Amino acid sequence: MQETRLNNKIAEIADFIAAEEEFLLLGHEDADGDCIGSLAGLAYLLKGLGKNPVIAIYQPVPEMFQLAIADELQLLDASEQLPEIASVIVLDSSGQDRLGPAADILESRTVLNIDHHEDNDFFGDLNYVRPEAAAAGLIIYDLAVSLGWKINEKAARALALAILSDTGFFRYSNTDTQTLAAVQELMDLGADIHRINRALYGQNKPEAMRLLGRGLSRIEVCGQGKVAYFYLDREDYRTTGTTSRDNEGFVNFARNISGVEVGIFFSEESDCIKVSFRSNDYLRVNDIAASFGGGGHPRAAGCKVAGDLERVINEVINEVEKHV
Ligand SMILES: [Mn+2]
Repeated sequence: MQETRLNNKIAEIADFIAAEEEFLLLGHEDADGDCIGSLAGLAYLLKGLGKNPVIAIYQPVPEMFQLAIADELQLLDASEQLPEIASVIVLDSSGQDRLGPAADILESRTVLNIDHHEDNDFFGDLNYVRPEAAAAGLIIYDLAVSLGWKINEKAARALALAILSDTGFFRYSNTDTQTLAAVQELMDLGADIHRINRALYGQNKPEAMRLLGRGLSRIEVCGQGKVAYFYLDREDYRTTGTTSRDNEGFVNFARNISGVEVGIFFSEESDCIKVSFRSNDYLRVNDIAASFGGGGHPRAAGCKVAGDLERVINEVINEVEKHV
């Protein structure tokens, strides 16, 4: 039986932040819009408090999330040697294993873990985990409101990007009145959600669309019509001049087929098969992903599986068909 894990009180988080000047902010590998938006949003808020935040992430910030980033932010490559900053804040990451090699630095530092994954393992010295929050960005927004931190226009834009990204622009089941109210407030503070919409969904590269076309031409439906899946292999990426960074959102095309409960997308990477799951109404895809060593949210999850593409597809589909 799992021990009960308790969050720190907001006052303790406020004390932790008040006591330090410098903060190292870390996000997970393959940073998504919520990760980048909440890191950037928190960094602007900390700067507003006169603090000195430094953000470390792995890949360059994708074009679609660039609007969250202004020149004043200090961005480091998390795969390089990181500065000796004693206080670390980790966002949107269910466990240290999501942090890649940067996880190694945590032991010698004081770590505040802020997240919304229900499988978060409370790896921080301080923990603030709210699975009911649609996005890590929403937790940062709530903290700012609770603690009376001033949210400037840049922070508003970054936090709106985070929330809109993790709710699929209010289309996913995690959209609730809190997310709507927060984004309304962030719009009043200067976030332009039309611009965010264009950034997230209106910048498709032609080669990425050709890649998608190859995948969609292979859609298979099984499990009495409740499971839909497709794959992309290395040859697809090579032929279209793309990489797996160009497949953002593809899994939704499988999930959005009429009558389908779960959509699955397989991507052949250089060292593994990356599997993305999205479900509609009832299937807890985080549990299925966890049985293959991954994790995520009940309606959006993923895992990386070693092995041959065809074998991985068969194993995963067999497992999913047992649950629909
Ligand atoms: Mn998130």
